[in-house]
Amino acid sequence: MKIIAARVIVTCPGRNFVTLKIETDKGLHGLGDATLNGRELAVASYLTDHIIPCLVGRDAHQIEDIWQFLYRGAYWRRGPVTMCAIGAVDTALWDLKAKAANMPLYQLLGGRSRSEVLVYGHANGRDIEETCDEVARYQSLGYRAIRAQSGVPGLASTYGVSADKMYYEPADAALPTENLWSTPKYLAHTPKLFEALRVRFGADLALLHDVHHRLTPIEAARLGKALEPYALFWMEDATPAENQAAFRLIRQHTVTPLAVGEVFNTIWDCKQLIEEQLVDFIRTTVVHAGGITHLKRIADFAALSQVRTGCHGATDLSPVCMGASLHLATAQPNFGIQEYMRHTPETDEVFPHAYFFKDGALHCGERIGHGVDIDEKLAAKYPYKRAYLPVNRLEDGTLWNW
Ligand code: EZ4
Ligand code: CO
Repeated sequence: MKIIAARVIVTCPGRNFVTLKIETDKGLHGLGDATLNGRELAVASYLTDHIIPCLVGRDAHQIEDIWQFLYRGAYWRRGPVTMCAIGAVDTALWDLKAKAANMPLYQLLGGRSRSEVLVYGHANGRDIEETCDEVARYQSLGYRAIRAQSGVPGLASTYGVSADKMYYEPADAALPTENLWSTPKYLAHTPKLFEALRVRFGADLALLHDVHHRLTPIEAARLGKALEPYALFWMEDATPAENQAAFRLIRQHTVTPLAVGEVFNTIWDCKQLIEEQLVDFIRTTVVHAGGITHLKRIADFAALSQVRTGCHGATDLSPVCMGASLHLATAQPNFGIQEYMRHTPETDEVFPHAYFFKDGALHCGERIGHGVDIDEKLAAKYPYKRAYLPVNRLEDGTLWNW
């Protein structure tokens, strides 16, 4: 099956998405997500200017060889732009192989290991009461696992809290919005949120929380300890993880389960975290970590340390990424949970897909390939719109982690 053409489709049905479409001489096409939030056009150029010329004429079945060619062959290894581009190619090739085999992708990844893919939704509110009400609403929608984020008294805004509750979209402006952050205010408030949630919802509901890289290791250790009575499913991105050894300190102090890795792009970013069992869930995704091939390599390596997957699934990961992720989750023995922030109806229309939500879980569906397509005519009606994630400053002006 020869690759005869490939092109990049950029569309903004409410938010920007970059999609790679690969066409073959068998009349089949494959799709891969290449969206890097806030840096979209860098990946589009990497694909169009540097990768596509190398793809045309190759055998689309040689997924591993093409992966190695793009990774080793670039000389410059790793990094989010490179790995997103490689991820898009890899996802499109797996889509093609499964279509050529006339099978849903999960069959090629080892077949079905579970009947459904447990997801968690995002509840958020301006204060504790509003957040509790949102958690109740998510429960009524069928969710069995819910992430809770609340506004912090004394802070005008914070990560994870939005006016439009169903569609939180942090990349909200043509230039980065500046937010103010106070760790003491956050640390004083957050245990109260989870105390209130346990009082109202009891012990059974799976509750998650995203710290979004804002604490130092010792502060993260303190929060993890303070949250222990409320038995979280996980505490996410407690501290930045460029220094993987930082998690040793958190681990020494708390049994609150830890999740990390949505910004990672290769197995090297999590090697020590996994080997030393410093985390419980690895959040790396199909799009940002080199596609199905590399994410499966990370997940299999994680299984050795009883680390489970908990893939990132925010709105900036396109339906193409979600479809691919759900097929891997259906087959992977050490799947843990999948994040699920619904896309807007406009996005769902541009990307018709076989996956569906039922009773707090997603199902990848039985369509051949990864089951996600793109309506190019419709996509063309939504031109690219520059958008950035916010930045964070401490109250004295110091630039901090957003
Ligand atoms: O901030 O996807 O767990 N989810 C998250 C997301 C990320 C965005 C960044 O592009 O942390 O909301
Ligand atoms: Co996160």
